[in-house]
Amino acid sequence: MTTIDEETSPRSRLADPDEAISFDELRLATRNHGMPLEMLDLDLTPPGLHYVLVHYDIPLLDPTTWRLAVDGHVERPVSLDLGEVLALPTVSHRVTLECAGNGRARTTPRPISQPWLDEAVGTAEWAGVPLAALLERAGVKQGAVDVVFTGADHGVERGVEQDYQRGLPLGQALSEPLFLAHTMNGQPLPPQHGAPLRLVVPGWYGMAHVKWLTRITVLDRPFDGFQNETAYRITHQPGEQGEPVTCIQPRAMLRPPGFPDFQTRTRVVDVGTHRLTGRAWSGLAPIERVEVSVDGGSTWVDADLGPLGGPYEWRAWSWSWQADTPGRHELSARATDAAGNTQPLEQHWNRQAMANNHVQRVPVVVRQ
Ligand SMILES: Nc1nc2c(c(=O)[nH]1)N[C@H]1C(S)=C(S)[C@@H](COP(=O)(O)O)O[C@H]1N2
Ligand SMILES: [Mo]
Repeated sequence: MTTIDEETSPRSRLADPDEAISFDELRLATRNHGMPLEMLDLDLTPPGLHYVLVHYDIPLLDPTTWRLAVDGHVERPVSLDLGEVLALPTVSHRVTLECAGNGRARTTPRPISQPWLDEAVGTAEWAGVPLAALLERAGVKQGAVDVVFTGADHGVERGVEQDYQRGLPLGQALSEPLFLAHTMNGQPLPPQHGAPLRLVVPGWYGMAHVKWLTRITVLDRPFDGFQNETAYRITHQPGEQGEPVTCIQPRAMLRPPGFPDFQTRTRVVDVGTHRLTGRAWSGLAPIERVEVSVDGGSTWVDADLGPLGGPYEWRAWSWSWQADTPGRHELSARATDAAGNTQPLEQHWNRQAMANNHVQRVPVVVRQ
């Protein structure tokens, strides 16, 4: 077997201080698109406008031959076809999904990876089968430790060839909110979102929600795969073990007001009153407060919160901006959740720019 060299699959690297976005990053950015921020107007993001993140290629799985295996440290290994999965009792939840790398391109120094700005987020109504019911059917044996979810996609990352795989501790895999989704906003999953079946881990950053699921394996030892042990970690030094990336940190997002310039996307509004709107979410606790700043983060005022919806979906907010002063302004919003977590004004830097929830900044020109 020929090994995959470093030119083909480079190691992780931080950009040099003045290094521009490269073709490699641009290629990732065109494959993995964000949600257009005007979709913050909608409770549910239409599939196709929901953000997409795919590490390797989108596998086109044949629903007539696809099967899901539940195996490993279990009493009765299970193998189901799609009809059998669809026939199982179903749960449905509105879940806000955000990529752990959201905001990465704005961090300094920036790690070379998918260069997200602000829009790696979306909310869908996902429906599917509770994971605990399937694990009970397979009969998890004494001594089980972790549960591994394997996708049908295959690639190489920093020299490590792999199927996309993520592990979860058994206790969490058995917890109530986790489910295997076959339906998104009332339709079968589209190819880019994991057809025919994906894991949904409400409240967690995107990487845990394994798409194109083919296998669920119970282990009697901790899982040490690449996406858990190397990729999704908060580290500050090369080679450091660091902490795993888990739940979504609070974030508020502003629907950019007025109309945009084509190239810079700077907003233009007329002098007068503008109802600013947006959404806020946290995987840690319900959203309790959203504040808005119209002066680049110097002063903050409380926004009005919309109703608290389901436990895993974003919450709407709004605030009336008296835009009396012509000229350039910078709008921001920041969220605080019921556990007291709030958004930092400046970045919390880490080597892979994970779980970065610094505030969004929207340049607006007020015209007479
Ligand atoms: N099999 C598989 N599952 C995956 C991924 C992947 O590349 N392969 N990407 C993960 C990451 S990093 C994110 S952010 C979410 C994105 O889900 P979405 O594209 O449906 O928004 O899927 C996760 N599940
Ligand atoms: Mo992600």
